[in-house]
Amino acid sequence: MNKKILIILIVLFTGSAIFAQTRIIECINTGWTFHKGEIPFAAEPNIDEKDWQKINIPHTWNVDDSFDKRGVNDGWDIAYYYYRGPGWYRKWIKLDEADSEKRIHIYFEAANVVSDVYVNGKLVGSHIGGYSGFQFEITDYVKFGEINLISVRVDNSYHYDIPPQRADYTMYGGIYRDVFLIKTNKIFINQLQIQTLDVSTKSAKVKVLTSLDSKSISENLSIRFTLFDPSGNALDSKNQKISNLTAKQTKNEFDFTTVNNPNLWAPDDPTLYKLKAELLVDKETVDEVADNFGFRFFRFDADSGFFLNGNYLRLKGVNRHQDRAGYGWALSNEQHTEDMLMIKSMGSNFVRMAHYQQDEAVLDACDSLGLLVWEEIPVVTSVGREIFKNNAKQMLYEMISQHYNHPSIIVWGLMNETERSQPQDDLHWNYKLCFELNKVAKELDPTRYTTQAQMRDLGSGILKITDIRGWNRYFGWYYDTFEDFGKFMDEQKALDANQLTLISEYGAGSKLGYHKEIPEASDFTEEWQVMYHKAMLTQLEERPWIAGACVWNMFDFASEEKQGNVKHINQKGLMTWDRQPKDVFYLYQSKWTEEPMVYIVSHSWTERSGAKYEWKNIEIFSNCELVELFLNEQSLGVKSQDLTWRVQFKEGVNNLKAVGFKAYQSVSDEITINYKVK
Ligand code: GCB
Repeated sequence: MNKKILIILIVLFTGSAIFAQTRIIECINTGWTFHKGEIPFAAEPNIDEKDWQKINIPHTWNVDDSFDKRGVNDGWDIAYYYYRGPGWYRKWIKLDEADSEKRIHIYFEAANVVSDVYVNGKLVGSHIGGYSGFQFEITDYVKFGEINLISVRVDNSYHYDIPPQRADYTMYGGIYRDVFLIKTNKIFINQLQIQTLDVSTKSAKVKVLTSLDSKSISENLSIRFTLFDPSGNALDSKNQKISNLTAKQTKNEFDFTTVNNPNLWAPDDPTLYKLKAELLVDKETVDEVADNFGFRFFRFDADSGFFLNGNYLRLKGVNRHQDRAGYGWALSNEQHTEDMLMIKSMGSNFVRMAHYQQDEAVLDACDSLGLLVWEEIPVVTSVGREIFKNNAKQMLYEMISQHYNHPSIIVWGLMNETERSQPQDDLHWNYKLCFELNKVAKELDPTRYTTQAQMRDLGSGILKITDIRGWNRYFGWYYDTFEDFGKFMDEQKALDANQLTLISEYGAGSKLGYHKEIPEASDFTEEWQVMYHKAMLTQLEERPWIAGACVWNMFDFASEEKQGNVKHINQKGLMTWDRQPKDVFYLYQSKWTEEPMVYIVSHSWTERSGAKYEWKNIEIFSNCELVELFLNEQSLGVKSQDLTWRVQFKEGVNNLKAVGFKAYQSVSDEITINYKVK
């Protein structure tokens, strides 16, 4: 749920008198009907809905598609084998006579890809793009004191002019994020942007940008800003006069206040402040919005990486796609938050929201858990021409204006792997697009860095446009050897010593429970995946000028074209599609967390076989100072490094127990191995 909305709902349910006069926000996720495909007169009130499916939002129509019509990988064609086309949604809403004093709006957190919104059969507006929020005023379309019909046509068809044209992930169709009905007064606050300037450990300035939306000329207008500290105490409050409102939309900038000795926001102490804005006409409050924000300062350095609040911080990152087994993209806010908690629990401090703007709940979780964020727009794989460019710019505008206040965000991403072996003309458009997007990002938000993720440099100069270069490289998975990663990165550094560098993607696939004693290259065993990540972690550590890296991917995700040993799934997750950790998850946890942990490799390989008395290697992932391994209650010795033991299992049931010791604490892990003598 949108944070501003949540805050206002809390005010409503705690019974504030002010609220009744300001805005009312109602989540209208329940009680919709749905029809997959085109249907005549679907927006008209007088049609028979009895064959329509009863659904609640979040919803997608692709959860049950099998993707299986095509047996082999056809590569990058534009023929999709899951349903990509229109779907219709309808919902009836009662508006009271008393609401006629209000302005009525409908807000969609996202619907993929193109949405046409109708009220009582009339088209109110359309929105292009599957990942940003959009709002329409419907006051002139509704009847007060009556039941009104909202109908929405959503279409996830391929479209050359709409990013992304093609990408390695399933583009679920539908209204897959929350929907709200918002009732405001004739004048209301449209936007609240909180800027933190000149932030240091000693002080920080708060500047506020607001935009007001008014139906009529208003006099005696003012905005009261109140700043709350992390414990909820009001720190400062000021009334700012607004010169008489003459236009429908009025933007204002206010130098609000200076905070001394601010509590800085950081991954291990994600302190949030709150700013409330009340709009007053003749001293009467007519609207109220509030948002969280944080004080922090950061910089990237070409030689020594990333610094947050003056301190070096290695960016330990993962990428995140927004789908889950059984749900597609239609996740609840709790599920989004759960994902961020899993990322945090692995010790990560950085998330790349690939390849698109994500749910408000995701960003809220990153703010409050202390996860730094790279967020991007869905320009993936290929680019179009003028109309495509304008759509991409609009998406960038929406992402930055909707997510500006989140302190977790440090980098805006503009494109992913668009520098391919295209014809010259495409490269030219690619360059032009990147250049213009970068300009838009800098105008809207000069406080954050811009970046792009590319797999190669074809010499077009595109990599020099953004502040940071992000590299997507899969050495030892798709091509070459693990060690070629380091060589490639050193070559890049030698070509341009001043580049700011992030690794936007690296990864290897596996299937949970698929194991081999002697793995082979890219065989989808958990062993090969672990070997790959160990090699990458070492090479990354050796290069402090790489500010950080993001594993591709935190979770397995649906991708129609992928054909590993789990069909239609991109298996590079550290966790499965239904969020079960693979061995490699614990490898990262042992490297990235402080809290003592110990994990016996592997919990998903407990049915084992071999010759009688055959020696097997058992590895432990742990961040402890000492680890002791027991087989059937017999100690096999204590180790402080190279945590691999040679073990001989007896036929039948064997108990393995590992105990780790760290700073006077001990932790343990246990598994049962069923051993068959061959
Ligand atoms: C990439 C893409 C990403 C793919 C990934 C892969 O470079 O940016 O969308 O899913 O490779 O797994 O091949």
